Amino acid sequence: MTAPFVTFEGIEGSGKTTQILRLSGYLAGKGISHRVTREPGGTPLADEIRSLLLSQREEFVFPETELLLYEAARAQHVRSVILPSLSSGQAVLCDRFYDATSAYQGFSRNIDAARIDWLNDLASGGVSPDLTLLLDVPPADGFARIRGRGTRPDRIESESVEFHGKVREGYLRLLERHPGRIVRIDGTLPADDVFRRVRETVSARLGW
Ligand code: Z5A
Repeated sequence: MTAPFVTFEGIEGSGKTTQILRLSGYLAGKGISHRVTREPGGTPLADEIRSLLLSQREEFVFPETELLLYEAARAQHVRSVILPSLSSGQAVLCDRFYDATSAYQGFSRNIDAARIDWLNDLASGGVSPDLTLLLDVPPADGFARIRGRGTRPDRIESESVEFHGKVREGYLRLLERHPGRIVRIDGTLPADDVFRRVRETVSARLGW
């Protein structure tokens, strides 16, 4: 039996990083062995692909190119980090996984869902999250939080509010498609309240 695989999803600024770090601290306090990672990234090669994907560039990046780069990073990450951790009994908390590809490259960039499913399956080697926490916030709220950080927006953050609105819609459609795996949490609540719901959910679903 492998350890639990938990993913966090949501539009930018939805609070994934904040909540994943809180959950990690909570699990550490309970002595539960786990590892925190993110996509795209998690290995040196996948981190290089991340830089390619997120950096601003003059050359137009075609949706198919973007899709294949995300999947390439995932194939490397799953095989060198996620699978070995899960098989050794270490739980994995991952900031984004293949639902992000369905929401961003599928719903927002309009690439056919069946092709995305096929590529997600290939890249993930059949590994599927046991639980996905969807932190749901309207794009305007996510944008306001990101602006508050005062950093220069990356290539995907620079997309329009409409683009991010479609991403959110995509996530809500995925929730309908996978009601047993994906749990929606209202990400507009104060961070303490969001974390209380995260804790209640992992306790009910995974016994943590
Ligand atoms: N992408 C893709 O297109 N396809 C794929 O297959 C994958 C990814 C895997 C990765 O960027 C980009 O790649 C991402 C999707 C795309 N692009 N976008 N947009 P990333 O990893 O750098 O960015 P991100 O995943 O969007 O994360 P983020 O912008 O850092 O947001 P976050 O992690 O969800 O939020 P946070 O850092 O926890 O919080 C943001 C701010 O809000 C921060 O100042 C917090 O203190 C504050 N915050 C957090 N929670 C709250 C609450 N509850 N209330 C008020 N303020 C809060």
